[in-house]
Amino acid sequence: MTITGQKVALFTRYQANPILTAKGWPYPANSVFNAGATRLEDGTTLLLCRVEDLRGHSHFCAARSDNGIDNWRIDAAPMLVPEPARYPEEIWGIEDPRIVFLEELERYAVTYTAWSRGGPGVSLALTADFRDFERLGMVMPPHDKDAAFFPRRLNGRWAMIHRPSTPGEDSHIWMSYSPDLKHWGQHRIILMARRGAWWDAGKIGLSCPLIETPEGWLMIYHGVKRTMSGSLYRQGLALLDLENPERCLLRGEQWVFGPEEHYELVGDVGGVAFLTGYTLQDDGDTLYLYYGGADKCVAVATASVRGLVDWIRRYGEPHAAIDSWF
Ligand code: BMA
Repeated sequence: MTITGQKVALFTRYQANPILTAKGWPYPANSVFNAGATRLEDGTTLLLCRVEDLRGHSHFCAARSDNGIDNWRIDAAPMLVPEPARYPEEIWGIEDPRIVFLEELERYAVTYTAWSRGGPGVSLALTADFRDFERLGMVMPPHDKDAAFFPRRLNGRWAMIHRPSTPGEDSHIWMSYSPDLKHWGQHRIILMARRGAWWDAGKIGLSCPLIETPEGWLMIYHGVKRTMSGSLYRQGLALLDLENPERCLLRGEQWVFGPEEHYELVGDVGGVAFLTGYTLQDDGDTLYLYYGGADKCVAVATASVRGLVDWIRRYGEPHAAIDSWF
């Protein structure tokens, strides 16, 4: 066991957080949170925000900023709304988008939770311009969430990370493959929830899409600690093999980012820092990490790719068979 002796200053919160709230929204909304993020060709940061309306159903609305931090320009109307007439699985809304650019297709893959009568599943939409979307419908049936693509094919197949769950059972992170984006198979567990008192016992899920580094795919994932007064959603780190990301090389024991500030502790669901998007800045190292605070607002923190990789290499444990975790 390695205790780092610090609550690690790996992530630095923007001092004027939160950056987006329902109060500043151009139309009535209950909450704005869990945003997918990308940088467009001209460098603009686009956040695809989950907006929960006053019925409790969510849709997506875009906010854009030149520097990814402030002066957000929010679309006057939603960008993607549930269409239950064509996609019955969206009957109770769409949530938590993750965005990955697929170079081969010159399209962004937006994976999101579609809340169907049978529970939440993973749906996929493709877009080149965040105006027109090609909706491929539900690609992973319920219960499944927290999905994002790899940016290119692996050994000829598209690959997606996701988190199936069975109520009452532990929920782990899986990987699946597809020849055509529609048919998915070869499902494998790649990271398991720990058990007992661990911060990531019982339920884990991908946070933002994977970050490619020379040392491997850096994964930020969330762990859920159930307590007598609710669940705490925190983030930890793992490093996956570059060639074969089914192989987890290293996994941190301690969480590195969790709810501490008022806007993370108090909201519709207090104690939640839920990270869903990142952008890489021009220096090739600085990450802007976008996360939902207490299921109420969008906040941003910065981190260094080098810093995160150094931390996991120093403090991460080889993933293979560590009995004390389970
Ligand atoms: C998860 C997701 C997130 C949410 C989090 C905390 O299961 O549904 O949308 O932010 O719970 O409530």
